[in-house]
Amino acid sequence: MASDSTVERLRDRPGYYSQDDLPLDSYQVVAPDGSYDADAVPELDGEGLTDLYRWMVLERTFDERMVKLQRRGEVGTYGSGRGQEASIVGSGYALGDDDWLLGMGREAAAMFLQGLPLRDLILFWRGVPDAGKLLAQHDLMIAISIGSHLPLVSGVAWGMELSESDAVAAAYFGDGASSTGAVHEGINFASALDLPAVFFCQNNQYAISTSFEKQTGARTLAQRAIGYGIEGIRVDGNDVLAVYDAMQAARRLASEGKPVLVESVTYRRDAHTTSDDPTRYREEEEVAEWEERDPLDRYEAFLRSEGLWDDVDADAIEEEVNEEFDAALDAADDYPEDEVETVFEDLYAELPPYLARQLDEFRTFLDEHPEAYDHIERRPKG
Ligand SMILES: Cc1ncc(C[n+]2csc(CCOP(=O)(O)OP(=O)(O)O)c2C)c(N)n1
Repeated sequence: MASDSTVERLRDRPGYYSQDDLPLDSYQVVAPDGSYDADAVPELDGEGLTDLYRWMVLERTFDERMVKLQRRGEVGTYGSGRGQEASIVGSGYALGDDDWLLGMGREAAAMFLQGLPLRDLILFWRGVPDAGKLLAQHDLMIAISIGSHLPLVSGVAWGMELSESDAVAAAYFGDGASSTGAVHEGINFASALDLPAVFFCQNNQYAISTSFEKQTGARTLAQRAIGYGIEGIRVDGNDVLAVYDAMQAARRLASEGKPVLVESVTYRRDAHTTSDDPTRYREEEEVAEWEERDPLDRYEAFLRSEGLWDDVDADAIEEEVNEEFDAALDAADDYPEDEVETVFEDLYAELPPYLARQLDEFRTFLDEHPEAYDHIERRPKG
């Protein structure tokens, strides 16, 4: 049996890899107290800098309004990005028009930045089957089966490489998804083939009720990049400028055939989805602690220091994004309702006999019980 001294002897020898050697630091531009190193500020003009603020307000407003809609029974469920605004917007802002974003649902504003109309995301969360097709028109996708999209992202990136495109494929996923086999396969594939792929992991500290500490023995997710043989960046996900900078760098490296894993360290302040009760698995003190690190407050402090806050009319922005949401909701309400047959469509060109039989049975049931389908009424907007 090897003794402790064997371990000691090996520890300092070449070939021994220790967790203790890995850094835990994150890349940061603006500290939680609003202070920053002026040399580290990414190259964005005043308009770009204030634009980032507006997008974060849009993310926050969309989240708030969607949660309210769910409470009124107008949306089935919703996964809010509250607390993650800097992570979502900073990363989305760095992507180009030709890039592809394949996500998991908690990155609304990044999808809007890619051109997705707000209406279509409302339709998605309403469970309107067409929403999947609408998202696909923008090269977007939401992988409900967590992590399942990473091999697909590498496939898209491979296609980009073969067609000599300058674009990159970006995967958005969570710390929970990082434990799935598909994530390993996707990243390894991109590494082996030097593909233009960026793997953007929002480590928001929880996968529903499973905390990051219970998720993995790894102290960071960024460190896994080394194992895959790709570049890794660990970034403060509540610092929009740092995330933007990190994603810009990741995009650049990926477009040169160097895939990157970005771990954006942030916190989900709302429930996992509207069906979850987070008070059952986390302490109020912890939530309060992260509230102190609010991404919008921090960025406001930065804009004030830069003398740019005077150009920001916060009330007008709030009114504007709420109006944008109202218009999107009206458009979603006007979207033609699906026929009940829709659930049987799209999987097969021709319905197999067992599904054709079920469809017949379903039609007969609805003829006999019209109340089963007609009880849903549109409620007033809120
Ligand atoms: C393959 C698979 N397993 C389980 C689930 C159920 N599920 C939905 S979301 C979720 C947690 C996701 O956590 P994370 O990846 O950290 O993303 P977050 O929701 O925190 O943004 C789980 C386990 C699922 N959707 N897919």
